[in-house]
Amino acid sequence: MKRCIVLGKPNVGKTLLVLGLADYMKVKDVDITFQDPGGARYSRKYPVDVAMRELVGALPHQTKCLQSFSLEFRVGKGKKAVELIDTCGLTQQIHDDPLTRKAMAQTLSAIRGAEIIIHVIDAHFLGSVDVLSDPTEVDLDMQLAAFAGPRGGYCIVANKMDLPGANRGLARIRRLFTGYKVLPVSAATREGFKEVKRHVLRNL
Ligand SMILES: Nc1nc2c(ncn2[C@@H]2O[C@H](COP(=O)(O)OP(=O)(O)OP(=O)(O)O)[C@@H](O)[C@H]2O)c(=O)[nH]1
Ligand SMILES: [Mg+2]
Repeated sequence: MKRCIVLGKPNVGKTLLVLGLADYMKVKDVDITFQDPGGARYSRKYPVDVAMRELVGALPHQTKCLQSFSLEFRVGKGKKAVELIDTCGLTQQIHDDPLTRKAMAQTLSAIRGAEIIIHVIDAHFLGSVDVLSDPTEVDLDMQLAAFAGPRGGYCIVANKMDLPGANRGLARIRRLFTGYKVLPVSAATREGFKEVKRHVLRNL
């Protein structure tokens, strides 16, 4: 089964994107495998709305390990499944908590095994900060694009397009990440999900 990894900074909407995609594709339950950076693995089946309530959160580092589930796509007359992998958010600074550091290392190692890479950037946030006077705000995303972009199956999702200032953020993303595929999305309203689905399907 091909793997699609979803990565980016903390709190950009990675978990809501993967679960929202399952909901958009009319999946009722998701069987999520949690892969602890320490090596433990366990699974839990959730109705999608319960998974959203429990796994999406406003505080950074809500997701602390690889969380994956499979999603089926109709291809011609048949079906193909993809493993969607949600990850621990990445930060520029070395994090205080050793478990979070391990989880970030786990995110980075998982990039290699993925055929499809969705890099999520918060367009609302990027529209509200002065990137020119503080370029560190985009340093990590630039490094991620340079590392993951050439691998193929890569795209940037400019998320939170439903929020004020996101259009300015999207324009900045397009300017800073010239040459990469950028999809404007709202994981909250499902705007742009058709294009995200198409991106996954194209690379299956
Ligand atoms: N308005 C709006 N809020 C969003 C959107 N996507 C995510 N959020 C909110 O942003 C917060 C973070 O969402 P998550 O999906 O948990 O973000 P994450 O990237 O998985 O965060 P970590 O796991 O902590 O790295 C939550 O409060 C979400 O409800 C969006 O498109 N629009
Ligand atoms: Mg998360």
